[in-house]
Amino acid sequence: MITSSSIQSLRAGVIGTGFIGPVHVEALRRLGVAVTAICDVAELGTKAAAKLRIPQAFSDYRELLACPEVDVVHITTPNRFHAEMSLAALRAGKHVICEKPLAMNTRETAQIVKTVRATRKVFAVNYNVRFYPAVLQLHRLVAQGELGDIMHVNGSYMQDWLFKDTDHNWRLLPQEGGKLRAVADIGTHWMDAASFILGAKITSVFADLATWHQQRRRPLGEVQTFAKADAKMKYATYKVQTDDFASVLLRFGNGARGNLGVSQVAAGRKNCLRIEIYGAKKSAWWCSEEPEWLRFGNRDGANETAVRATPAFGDGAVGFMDYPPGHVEGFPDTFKMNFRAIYSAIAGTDNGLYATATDGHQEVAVCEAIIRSHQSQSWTKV
Ligand code: SOE
Repeated sequence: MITSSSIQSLRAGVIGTGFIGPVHVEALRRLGVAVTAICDVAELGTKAAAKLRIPQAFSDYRELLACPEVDVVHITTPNRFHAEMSLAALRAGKHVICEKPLAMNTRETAQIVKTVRATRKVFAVNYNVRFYPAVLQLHRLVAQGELGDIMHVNGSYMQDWLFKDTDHNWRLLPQEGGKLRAVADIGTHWMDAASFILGAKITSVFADLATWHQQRRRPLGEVQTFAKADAKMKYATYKVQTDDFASVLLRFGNGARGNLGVSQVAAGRKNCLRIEIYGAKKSAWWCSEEPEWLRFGNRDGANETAVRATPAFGDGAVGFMDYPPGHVEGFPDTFKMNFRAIYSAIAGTDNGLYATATDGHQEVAVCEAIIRSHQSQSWTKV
C-alpha cells in the first residue's frame, strides 16, 4: 500500500522553466513532493528558482543530473532536447518524467525504450489527459465491456493560441519541435487517450495535413507558450513548415475505426479535447471543457449524464480524485494525479495507468506514419 509519505520522501528536479515546467512544480508540491532543483539556460534557472522558491538552480542540465538531492528528473524543455536529456538522466540513475512528444523521431524514442529496459528505472511520458477522472472511468468501462465491443471513436483536439500569423512559439519550428506540430503537440494527447481507453494501439492511419498560415511573422525575441502579442513587438517573416490542422482516419488493433480532427487555429477553442466512444451496447462522450460530466448514449432508453465522484459516474478514478462532486477537477489536477501514479510506481506500486516510454515511442511512430500517409495520400501502417 502506497502512502503519501512514501512518495513524499522522493525529491524532484525540473529541467525547463517555460509554460509547463511551473505546472509540474505546482502539481508536485500539491502532492507534498519537494522540488529541490531547477534548470534552464543562462539566468532563466536562477530567476525561476527565486520565483518558485526552489533551493538549487543550474544553467547546465548535467549539473542537475549530478545533484544527489534529485531522485526524479522532469524534462519540460523544447522537444529537441528530450532524447539527450532522457538518456543522460537514466544513465545518471534517475527516474524520469518527460514531456510529450517523447522525442523528435523513432530512432531516438527506440533508444530511450532500450535504455529504460537496461537501467530498470521508472520512465513516464506526460500524457496527462489519461488522468482526467472521466478518461480513467472510460478506460475502466471499456475494459469491463460495459460499452460492448467498440465500433468507432470520434473526436478532436482544438486550440486557438496559434490563430494569428503573429502568434509564435518554438513549437512552430521543426528544428525545435519536430516535423509535425499540431498533431505531435496535441493530436498525440488525443491518440494516446483513445488508445488508453480502448486498450488498443493505432495500427494504421490515413492523414491530411494543412498549414493555414504559410508564412508567419516571428516576434524578435523568445515568446512563452500561450503568451499574448504585444503592440510594440518587432517581427521577422518566415515560411511555416509545420501543420496548423490535420484530419486523420485511424484503425485500431482491436478492429475499431476512428476519426480525429486537430487544429491550433480554431478561434474560440482554447484547449478543447473531445472524445466519443461508440460501442455495440452504448456510447460515451466527454469533453475537456466540461471535465466533470460523462455522457452516455442509449439507442432505446434515455441518454444519461453522470457527474464526477457520484455513484452514477463509477469508481474507475478512485484514488485519483481528491475533491467531492461539483468542485471541478481539471487540467492542473491531471498533472497531480499522473505524478501520484508515477511516484507510486517509483515507491513500489505500479498501477499500470501512466504512459511509459513504450507508449511515448508508439505515439512518435504514429506521427511518422501520419507524415508518410499525408505524403502518399494513402492508408499507411504504423
Ligand atoms: C500547447 O499546445 C499545450 O501546452 C500543449 O503542449 C500541452 O500538451 C497541452 O496540454 C496544452 O497545450
